[in-house]
Amino acid sequence: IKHPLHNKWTLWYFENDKNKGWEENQREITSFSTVEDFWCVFNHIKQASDLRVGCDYSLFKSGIRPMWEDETNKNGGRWLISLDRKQRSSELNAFWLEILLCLIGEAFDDYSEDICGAVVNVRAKGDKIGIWTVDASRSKSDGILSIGRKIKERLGIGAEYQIVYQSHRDTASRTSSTSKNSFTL
Ligand code: M7G
Repeated sequence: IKHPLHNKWTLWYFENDKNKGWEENQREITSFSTVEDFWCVFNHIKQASDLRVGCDYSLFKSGIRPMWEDETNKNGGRWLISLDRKQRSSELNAFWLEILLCLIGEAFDDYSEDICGAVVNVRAKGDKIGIWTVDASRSKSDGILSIGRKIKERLGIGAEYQIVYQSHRDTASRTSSTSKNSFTL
């Protein structure tokens, strides 16, 4: 018998086809709900560092689409880990795997319910990993900060390395290339 996960998860792949809209370029790849099926999927797909520039993977709880517009994401936000170009060959794959294990292993104690999913963006200007949570409002700061501290602990990153939390509403409405950061750790 396989080992069941607490949640069922869906893997999405984004490839930037300029002839199509952003949403259309998000493709649902597969879903799984056991430890064994997670590893089967993970071992079968390309590592993040081998994706073409402009592509993403997203892993979300099944039923939540990896976009701001989804009912579960629309009031939410993300913890953002920005990598520099050199880190594609060093940290990117290890960080992404660790984040996947945090998600499927429900590593965020009392706040695992607040997790929607995670995204890795492979970009020429520097790769990014985002951990999306359900509610970006100030009243939820205990949970947001607890999740952020756990991310840093699990990735083994210290005070010299900042991660920032941004609401999707701010990210979506940004006019400059920098959006407002609600929290920094
Ligand atoms: P990105 O791929 O998150 O990061 O956003 P990047 O700027 O490093 O490439 C690029 C663009 O994709 C955004 O400016 C939006 O036009 C679009 N986009 C990204 N996300 C996450 C969404 C989303 O959730 N919904 C919609 N409609 N567009 C999005």
